[in-house]
Amino acid sequence: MILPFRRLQALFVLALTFLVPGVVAKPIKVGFAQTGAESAWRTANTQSMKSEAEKRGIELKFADGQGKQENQIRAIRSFIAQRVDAIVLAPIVETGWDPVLREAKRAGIPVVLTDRTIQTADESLYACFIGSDFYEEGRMAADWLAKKTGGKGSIVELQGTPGSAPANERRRAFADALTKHPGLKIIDSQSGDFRRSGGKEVMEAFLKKHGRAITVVYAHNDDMALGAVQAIQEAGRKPGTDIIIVSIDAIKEAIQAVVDGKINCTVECNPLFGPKVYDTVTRLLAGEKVERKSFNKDELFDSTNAAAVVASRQY
Ligand code: GYE
Repeated sequence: MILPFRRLQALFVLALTFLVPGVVAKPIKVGFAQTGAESAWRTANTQSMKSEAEKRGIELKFADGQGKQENQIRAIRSFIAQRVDAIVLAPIVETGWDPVLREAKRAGIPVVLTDRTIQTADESLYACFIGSDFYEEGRMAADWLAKKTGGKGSIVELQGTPGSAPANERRRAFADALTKHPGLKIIDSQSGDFRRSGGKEVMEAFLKKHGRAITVVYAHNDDMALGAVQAIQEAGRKPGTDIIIVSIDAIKEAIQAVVDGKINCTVECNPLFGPKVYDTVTRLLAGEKVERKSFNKDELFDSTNAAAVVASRQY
């Protein structure tokens, strides 16, 4: 196997440290192109990536994409120009990455996808993926709802960022699961962009349009669910009682809302995978084989188990 130049270089530095006493290895340089700061989940993910890099003495170049793919593409180009050892990308949307990933490949810099997946015809453009199974999360949410409601309800859906893997997969899985429950219907669906303000605004519009016909909110993340809670309260109704709310992420504030009876269920999507990402980067740079797709294990929280975990929740 012919190793790309960057990897050879990293191996050489590694070897030197052991062979020549007194020679200190250069720290690994990692560029991380983050989507932005749209949610509490995202803040926890950024924090995990930054604190773990610091703990391990990894030089992290962090770029906040501010919700725009073109910013993330620009960041990747700048990481290539700075000759980082590896690039970590949390792709805001699924499509449109091939050209810039080809540039990274040509430069011999491995790309680790985290959090969200991409669609590409050339799977060799990234080394591996680390994150959650969004389809499985949507399925868990729908199954829980079917049990809770006995298969009856009029649902409004708060979608995440259009074109993003979690919005696409959580929507698809939920819709697929509902085909088994003809009494559960999605009566409206719109994007709140994974933001609390977005969830509140869209929910206000839904309440105006559909009034008391709404019996369920399915939010693609907790920030939007918490925004919907506010909108429902301001409309003089009781979230969690008059309207059932099911959501995804399981941030501490949402688990607290489950304890308080304002959200009924939240499916976990764990953002604390900094350690797993750097373990993988280190192994890649040492020329080891890594798992192609690695999924975090996610749980579900409702009134039966939320109180037991809320105090120790880390995000
Ligand atoms: O659910 C949401 C965030 O991609 C899994 O993005 C992530 C999602 C998460 O903004 O809160």
